[in-house]
Amino acid sequence: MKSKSMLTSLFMLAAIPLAISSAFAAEAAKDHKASPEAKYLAGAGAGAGKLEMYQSTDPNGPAMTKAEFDAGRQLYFDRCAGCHGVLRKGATGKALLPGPMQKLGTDSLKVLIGYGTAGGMPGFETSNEMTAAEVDMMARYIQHPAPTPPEWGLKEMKASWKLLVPVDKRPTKQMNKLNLDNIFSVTLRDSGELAIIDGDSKKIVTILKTGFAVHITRFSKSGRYLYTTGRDGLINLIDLWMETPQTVATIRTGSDARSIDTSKYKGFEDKIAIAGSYWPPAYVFMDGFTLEPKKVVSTRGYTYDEQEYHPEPRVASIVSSHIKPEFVVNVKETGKILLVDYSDLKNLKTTEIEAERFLHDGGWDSSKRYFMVAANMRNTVSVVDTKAGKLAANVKVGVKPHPGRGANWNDKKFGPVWATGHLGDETVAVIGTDPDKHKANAWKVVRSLKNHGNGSLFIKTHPKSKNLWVDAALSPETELRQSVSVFDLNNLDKPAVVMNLAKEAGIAEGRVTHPEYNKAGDEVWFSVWGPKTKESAIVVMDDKTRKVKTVIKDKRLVTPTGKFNLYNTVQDVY
Ligand code: DHE
Repeated sequence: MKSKSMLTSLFMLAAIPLAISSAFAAEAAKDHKASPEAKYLAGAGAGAGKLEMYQSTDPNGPAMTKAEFDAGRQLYFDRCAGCHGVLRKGATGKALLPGPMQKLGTDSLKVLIGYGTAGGMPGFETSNEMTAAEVDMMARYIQHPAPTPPEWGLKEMKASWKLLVPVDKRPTKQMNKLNLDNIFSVTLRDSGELAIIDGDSKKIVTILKTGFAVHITRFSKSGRYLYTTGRDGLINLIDLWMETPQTVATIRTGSDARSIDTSKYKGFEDKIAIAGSYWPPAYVFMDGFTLEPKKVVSTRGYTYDEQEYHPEPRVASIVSSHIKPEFVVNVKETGKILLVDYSDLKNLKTTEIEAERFLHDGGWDSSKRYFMVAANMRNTVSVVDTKAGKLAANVKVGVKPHPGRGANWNDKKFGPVWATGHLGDETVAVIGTDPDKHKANAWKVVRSLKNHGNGSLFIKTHPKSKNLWVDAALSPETELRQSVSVFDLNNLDKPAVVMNLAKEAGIAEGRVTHPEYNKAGDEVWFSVWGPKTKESAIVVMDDKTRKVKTVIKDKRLVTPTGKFNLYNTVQDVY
């Protein structure tokens, strides 16, 4: 067998790097360990792996039994599709088509999959993500044509739709005593559940079953309904007015999904829900009160720049405008931002904006006119002016920006700004957002702050706070991923104070992530995201004193990640 280093060079010469390139991930490949960032991009897998699909009988591919092929398919969807795409035609990672894979052959592929590549793909065997037998299976699997998961149109959606409690059977007033504005919906990622926590008492109100590896929560404008999507495309609609909040409708909108939101514009409050899917690449409008699907729109098409057809342009973040009856739909692989007018679904008007490829997550500026979205593999934040319906700017930032929804404040020197941390470096980019009164600073990086580590996922402040909190949850170093930086917004020339919140919570294994404020803006909540079988917690910090106020521990809090305060999420306060 050829030597490992020879094979790696051969692979690179063949120009088929298997995954994203990044200095950070390359580092990881060097020491043959999976970087947390590479694992994050590979994701938790989705529902597509579980669906019945065509099995290849390509005579040029190596032999596989049906059982092996099916297991390979599941493993591929769980570990590889996040980067290489469901169809293996390339997404953030490169294409893995049967021809070139057959040329490399099983032995070479086993080394590459097992040990990783300098291009940034983790070593799946060295990091114990796959056994030797699984690596062998995957090496053979990718030499066969990629099976295509089924399409999922209105008919399939309708068949999956369950209206558990019709509107006329629901309460006509709030039946519990919860201060709904201050509840937190907490993603319990690996148990496929969410916890509703009362922000005032810090008590768990209820735990509800959701989709697989549930991803985000959004709320209806009135604050009555909670929407969540699992990675498997299962959406839950939860009525917060019930004595104990309860799921009143569910639907499968696809087999791989990440985003959901609802109409916020005057006159349309709560009425229309929208969900975006990775597979099939599409978004769907639903009745906001029942989840009845109304209209599906495909995002397949041409990349904005090279105008090359892409079969799988995934829907990343979706946000709901406060100033127009519009959803902002961000299409990852084609780099297009769609402003979709929902006021007339029969005669749908969409403004298609050329932005940048690999759009991911983002949030509004403080005026809620501009939407700022990270094109993370292009080290860019794209800014769309939703009032004018135009791209305002593509701002070059650090390595792989990852803002969550970002953070807004009125900077003493530069006026209104919005900030993002980065996956691939230690900086926080602060961008001027006020072209009217601070034109010289608009859409420029006016400050670059130093975070305590790279691998930052989320950043947050609040209009009533003088603090900016930043995590480094995917840092390869334990101390750093368990810590957060807190900057003083009144003195940003001063270095951040760094504190290890996992230690404060008494948790040895776990990463600290996703700051989220309470409604009053005087507490900030962090997840201490432990392994599935070990303890996790939520740490509530007193924002003023920067001291721990409460640690919420409960054996039901399995792998808490995102937390969504109702008021701040509805009003887009961050
Ligand atoms: Fe997320 C938001 C996609 C992995 C926690 N994540 C988003 C959004 C997208 C996305 C498109 C924006 C949704 C919106 O605003 O409408 N996330 C992906 C992926 O494709 C990726 C990289 C791999 C995967 O297969 O899923 C991925 N995400 C993760 C995680 O591993 C995280 C850290 C833990 C978890 O719970 O799974 C994670 N993502 C989050 C959170 C948000 C999010 C908490 C919402 C942030 C907010 O404050 O709004």
